[in-house]
Amino acid sequence: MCEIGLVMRSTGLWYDILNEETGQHFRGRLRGKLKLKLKKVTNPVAVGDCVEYELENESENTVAIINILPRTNFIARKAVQKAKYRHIIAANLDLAMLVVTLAMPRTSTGFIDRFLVSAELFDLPTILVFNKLDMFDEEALEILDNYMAMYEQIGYSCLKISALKNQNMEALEKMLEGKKTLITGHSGVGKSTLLNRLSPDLHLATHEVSTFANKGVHTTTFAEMFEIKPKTYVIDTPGIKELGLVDVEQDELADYFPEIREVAENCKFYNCTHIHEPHCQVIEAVRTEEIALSRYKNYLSMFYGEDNRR
Ligand SMILES: Nc1nc2c(ncn2[C@@H]2O[C@H](COP(=O)(O)OP(=O)(O)OP(=O)(O)O)[C@@H](O)[C@H]2O)c(=O)[nH]1
Ligand SMILES: [Mg+2]
Ligand SMILES: [Zn+2]
Repeated sequence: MCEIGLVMRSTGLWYDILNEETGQHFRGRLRGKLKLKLKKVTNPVAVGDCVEYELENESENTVAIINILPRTNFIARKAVQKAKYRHIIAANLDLAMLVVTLAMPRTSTGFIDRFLVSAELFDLPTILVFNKLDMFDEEALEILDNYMAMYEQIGYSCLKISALKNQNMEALEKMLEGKKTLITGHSGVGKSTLLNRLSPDLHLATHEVSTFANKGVHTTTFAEMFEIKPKTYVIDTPGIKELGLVDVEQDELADYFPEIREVAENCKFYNCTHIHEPHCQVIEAVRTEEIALSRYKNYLSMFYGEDNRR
């Protein structure tokens, strides 16, 4: 008989599968015929997928995945080695949470905006979590509040927290309740610290900022989903640097900046790139500071294909 399970983790050929109704965990692999149907992706099954499975070996708790249920959404990046392939990071997400820090390490707005473009592209609601609040003096707090105001104004919820000192963590917990949330951000921003705080049983390893010698190296670890409370899941994603690399055509890029999209309707030319055209409402809005200069600059650098992933 076939049952439905949730993919919690992938380790290459094998997948960890949770039957949400019974709470049972299994190890599953794809049945041969299924593999052939799935093209141009490096991983046919992703964390967050709902799959139909059949018990294979009861004593070893192994199952065969016989079908993947349609996804409500997914988020993908380019495959590392095969240019025309995509790697699906996770599927069926309710929310993405980008954890950022203004220092130790600093997350640039270039990286934030690139992630937000990806999230818009995949139709994924996103919240920005500014961590390490305990390290801020008054001056830094003011800068932080300005950043938050900038992103809130264009529709992204923001939260400032300290995972280490347990500040504002209840508010964060509320935002995640009953959802499947992708947690992402640069190495060292405190994702594991935060997850341990939400669910002390996880015991995730954390490490000192000074030991991140390999910031630029692709990590081969896999995304993993945790149930932090009944029906509340978070997905921890290592190696997220590549996530910024989405293929957005130049002429579509403005669509993924909500505030640019909004005023661009009134540009004189329907194919306005908002760079040099006369009577461009976007340029005008940047001039009057209705559109933040840093957002516009990041639009330009993405338009010209510059690498601002850091
Ligand atoms: N001061 C301060 N330090 C923090 C906070 N949260 C995390 N840290 C520290 O930042 C360092 C990195 O934290 P991790 O939780 O390992 O970071 P991570 O995002 O999981 O990093 P990767 O697993 O490499 O992606 C550790 O030394 C943490 O103790 C915070 O709120 N305040
Ligand atoms: Mg970590
Ligand atoms: Zn324009």
